[in-house]
Amino acid sequence: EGPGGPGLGIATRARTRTKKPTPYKVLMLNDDYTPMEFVVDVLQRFFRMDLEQATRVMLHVHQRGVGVCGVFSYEVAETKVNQVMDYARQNQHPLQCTLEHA
Ligand code: TYC
Repeated sequence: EGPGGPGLGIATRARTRTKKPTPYKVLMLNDDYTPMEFVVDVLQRFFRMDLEQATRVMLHVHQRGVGVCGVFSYEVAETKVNQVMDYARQNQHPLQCTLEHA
C-alpha cells in the first residue's frame, strides 16, 4: 500500500478534476407558418427567457433563419429539443429545433 499507510493515498493533484461535459447548442429554425407569439412562448417556457429576451431571439431567427436558444450538456440539450418538438406538434405548428456541437 502507499507511503501513507493502508488506504491512505497521497494527493498528487491540488483538486480532483471534474470532467466538464461537451457543450451543445440548441438551435431554433425559422419557418413560414409558426406564429411569432408561439415561438416567444416556447423560448420563455423551455429556456427560461423573459419576454424581451425571447422576443429578441425570435426576431433574430425570423430574420436570419436560425438562432441559439442556449448551450447545455448533451443530455439537457436533447431533452429541450424533445420538449420543444413535442409542444410544437401538440399545437400543430411546424417549428423545428435541433442540436449542434458548440
Ligand atoms: N417566420 C414566422 C412567421 O413569420 C415566425 C417564426 C420565428 C417561426 C421564429 C419560427 O423559429 C421561428 N410567422
